[in-house]
Amino acid sequence: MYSEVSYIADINERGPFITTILFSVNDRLGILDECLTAIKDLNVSLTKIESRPSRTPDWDYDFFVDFSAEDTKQLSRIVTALEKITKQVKVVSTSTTSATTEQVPWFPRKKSDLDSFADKVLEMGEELDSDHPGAKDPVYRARRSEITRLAKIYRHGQPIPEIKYAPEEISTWGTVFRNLTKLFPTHACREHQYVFPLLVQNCGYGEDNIPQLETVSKFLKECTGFTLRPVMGLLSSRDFLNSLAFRVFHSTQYIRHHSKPFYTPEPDVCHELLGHAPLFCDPDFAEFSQEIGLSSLGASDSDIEKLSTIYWFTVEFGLCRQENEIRAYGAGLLSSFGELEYALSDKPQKLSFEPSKTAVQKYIVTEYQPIYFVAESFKDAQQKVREFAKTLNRPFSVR
Ligand code: HBI
Ligand code: NLE
Ligand code: FE
Repeated sequence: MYSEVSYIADINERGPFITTILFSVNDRLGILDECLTAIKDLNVSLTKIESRPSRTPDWDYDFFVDFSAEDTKQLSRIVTALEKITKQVKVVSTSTTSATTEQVPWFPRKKSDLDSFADKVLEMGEELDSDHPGAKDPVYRARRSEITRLAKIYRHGQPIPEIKYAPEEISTWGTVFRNLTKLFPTHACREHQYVFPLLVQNCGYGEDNIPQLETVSKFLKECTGFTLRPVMGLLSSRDFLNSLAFRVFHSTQYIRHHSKPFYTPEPDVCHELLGHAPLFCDPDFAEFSQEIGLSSLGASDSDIEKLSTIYWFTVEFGLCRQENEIRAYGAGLLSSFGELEYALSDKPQKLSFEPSKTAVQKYIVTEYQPIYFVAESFKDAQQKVREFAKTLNRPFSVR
């Protein structure tokens, strides 16, 4: 259902257009030469020509030719000229020139295209920053490489490899799990609280067990069509957001360093499974996330920057109003028992979520946030982001 994205170029009246036309001729000596001469006489140069036998029973031939037409008038003159000497002429496609289309950054069209992101991680995958709590722990580093290597060679369609977590890893998870589940009833949004027991029942969530991504991915797929795919570490914002258009969420599989269970600046398996996974089970939230993803396909660098800031202050660090209280729905809060408590205290600043303002707010990625944005509801945030997305300029639309 979500596996392919098509895009439609807006065709302007004025060219130049890269045009492909098809004409069919009855096979006789010199006919192709006549057709090409007709085109040449109109001062149009071809960029490509292909032929194939027609599907008609009359030994006809089809020719496909590409050329660049200056405007729609020139295009119709070519069609008229060819109609006089051929059996039929069809304009197969016309698009704005490569000068315009080259400005559209590449984007994935189907889920398997996401394979090309596998080894394009920015940081914190195999190599750890020197201030990372695990940087000087060789055992931790070796374990991280082992897990990230599996993500690097993972390809679309394969089952996500099972990780046999060591007792120390399960104990770190246990600490995170215990502390968070104490806070959820008073700090997490209603949607998170509704889904969490289902994950305990169906996916092996518990203090003594780190659930496998594969199990959770299958469960999410049944709920909302979202699937997980393993990733080595941080992807570029563009790659990361683009995959949401396909309801694919990139998840790390390694765990944070045991010395700092309450907060890590990077995503880890606690963050993905305790923070993100529960909300991707919610249909409204899943749709909201996918819409951000769709807006990011082929977007300009500055629009990607805005969309990733919106993503940051919603999906990662969003707060929302529920029954006269403020609750957390951002995964970065729902996976950090340190920041979750802080976010709902009166220490940070809380502003209302307004995409045009939120999109340009600066933020830090390695400490508790000084500012959060409060949404009225997922539906309301979605409506506002949808309106905002319409103001971004892209020379095409996607569906
Ligand atoms: N990559 N693997 C991964 N996980 C994230 O949560 C993530 C990312 N890259 C960028 C990013 N998040 C955000 O900071 C936004 O810019 C999209
Ligand atoms: N700070 C979060 C945590 O400790 O779980 C992770 C945030 C990832 C963006
Ligand atoms: Fe995240």
